[in-house]
Amino acid sequence: EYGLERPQGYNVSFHYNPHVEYHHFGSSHPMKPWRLTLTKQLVLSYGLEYTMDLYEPRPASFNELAIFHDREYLSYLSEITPQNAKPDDSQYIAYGFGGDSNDCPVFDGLWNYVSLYTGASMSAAYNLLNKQSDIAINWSGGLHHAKKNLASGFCYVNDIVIAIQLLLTQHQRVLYIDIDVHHGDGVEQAFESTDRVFTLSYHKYGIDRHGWPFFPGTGNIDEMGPKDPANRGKAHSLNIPIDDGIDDHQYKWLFRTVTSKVVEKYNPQAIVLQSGADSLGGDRLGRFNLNIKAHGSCIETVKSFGRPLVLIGGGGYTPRNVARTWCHETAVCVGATLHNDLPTHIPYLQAFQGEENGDGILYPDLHNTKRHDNLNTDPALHKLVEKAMENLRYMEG
Ligand code: VJV
Ligand code: CA
Ligand code: ZN
Repeated sequence: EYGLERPQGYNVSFHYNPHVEYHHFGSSHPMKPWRLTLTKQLVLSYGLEYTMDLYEPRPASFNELAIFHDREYLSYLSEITPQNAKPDDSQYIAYGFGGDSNDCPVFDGLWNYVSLYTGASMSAAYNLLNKQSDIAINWSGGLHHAKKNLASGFCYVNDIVIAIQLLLTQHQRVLYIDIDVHHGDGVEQAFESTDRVFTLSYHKYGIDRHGWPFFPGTGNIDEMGPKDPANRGKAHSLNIPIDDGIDDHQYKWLFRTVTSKVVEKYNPQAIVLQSGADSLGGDRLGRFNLNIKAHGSCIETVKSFGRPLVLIGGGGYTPRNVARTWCHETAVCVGATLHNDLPTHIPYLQAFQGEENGDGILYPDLHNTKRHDNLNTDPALHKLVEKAMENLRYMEG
């Protein structure tokens, strides 16, 4: 009835605790957990819940978060509230809550929020370990900037690092891929001293006309992990710095060329893919010009490698397009094709109505929002790929 066809027999699971939706970073903060409400409504309205196993995971415990994070940091995080926070306190500043940007505000239910999204990533990882799923999805996770004792860039707990740690109990080599428009610095740093995790991030990199680096300011092509040959993590990171305005054709080619080579060389036993939707055209914080299907083609490419896959969310600051993208990518996982006309019985339909290019449809032309000129030339991208291939030669086979 909704154009659902499933030619490929992949077992897909969807890990989601709806309580995560009710948390607010603050009224004008770009990170809006209710984008997950929209995502879930779209997924349900296309009937995709009948094509997957649905899980409502319990929140992660303190001890589970301590798989990666320092206990002192977690104690502070579990106790802080908007009422008892002291912005001049040395711990408040040291743990990343200070600063004038207010990237990581202290809000009501913060501890519950981090436990919920991390519980869902853990649940997804366990499903791969139990062989219950070939692909396990958690759109509420993907908070890739959090460090073991530091909140950074809207991220307080690094659910990705914890999920990878679980996968490492059974898998010798895990590949982490990150298509969020920001550099996946927290995951890269967490595994910089091991050869059992390879991290690959595609992101905007550069300095704007006011002299500010694009957040977090790391991830140039020559940052490939420790260069010391004694370090087991030598050359086990690959960063692909991209300039403003990259288009569908360029990004698809870049992603497929580089990622295939990494998979061929590293031969991972499991893959974790962070699918941040802030790399879409028209994103409030992003700089790229991608359409939903180009973003989704990265998921198709990764799926085609046929390895156990954890697929997680991340950034994404234009909520209706985040929901469209993650609904499309859920369909890609189960092998379904979706109608462009949105089902008319969805709650929140008005969120997808009245747009110039996207009125009532799943696949608006986001490239047409033309907010960023394309500064990426084809020759520059070819040079970038050449350098990436050179970097890969430093990795011991
Ligand atoms: O760029 C920054 C840090 C500063 C911002 C500028 N001030 C003046 C200095 C500090 C350097 N932070 C970024 C963080 C982006 C995090 C992305 C997270 C993810 O997608 O990778 C994964 C989930 C940044 N960009 C934009 C903002 N912060 C921003 C933060 C706000 C805001 C508007 C923009 C916080 C609160 C409010 N508005 C109300
Ligand atoms: Ca990235
Ligand atoms: Zn991001």
